Amino acid sequence: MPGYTAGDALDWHWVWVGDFGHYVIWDMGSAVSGARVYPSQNHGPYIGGEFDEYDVYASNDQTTWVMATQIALYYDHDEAHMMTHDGVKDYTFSGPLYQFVKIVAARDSDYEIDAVEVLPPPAPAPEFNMSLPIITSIATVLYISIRKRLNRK
Ligand SMILES: [Ca+2]
Ligand SMILES: [Ca+2]
Repeated sequence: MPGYTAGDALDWHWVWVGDFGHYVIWDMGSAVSGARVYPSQNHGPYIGGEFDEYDVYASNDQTTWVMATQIALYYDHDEAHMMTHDGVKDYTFSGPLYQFVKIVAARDSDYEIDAVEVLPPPAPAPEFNMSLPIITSIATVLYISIRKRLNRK
């Protein structure tokens, strides 16, 4: 991203645009299924404010753009005490793969973004552990049989 290298890596340097409709395009290197965006909130309000100043689009030809869907927001601290790099937002392209990501100042006139990365694959779903229910059932049966024996005495 010549001229906007501040947006290439998570390093406390951010790209900034100064008016509605202004944008920066990231080349992800190959077609990907989504993007992880690291906004830099330099002041509050955060949720609905500095976190949400922009819209994210995807394209393969940089002519036709489709809007990406935000699927997650992660942040540290409580909403009233956030710091500059406390948040990250995940976006999906809802199936198709795209190489270019365009982030447009849409909801506020300026945004600050430290980095855009390829959306990591979802974590595998945890396998249901059968041992705990079985142990609980055995313990319950033992408890009931001990109570019955004690009651007989
Ligand atoms: Ca801003
Ligand atoms: Ca950066």
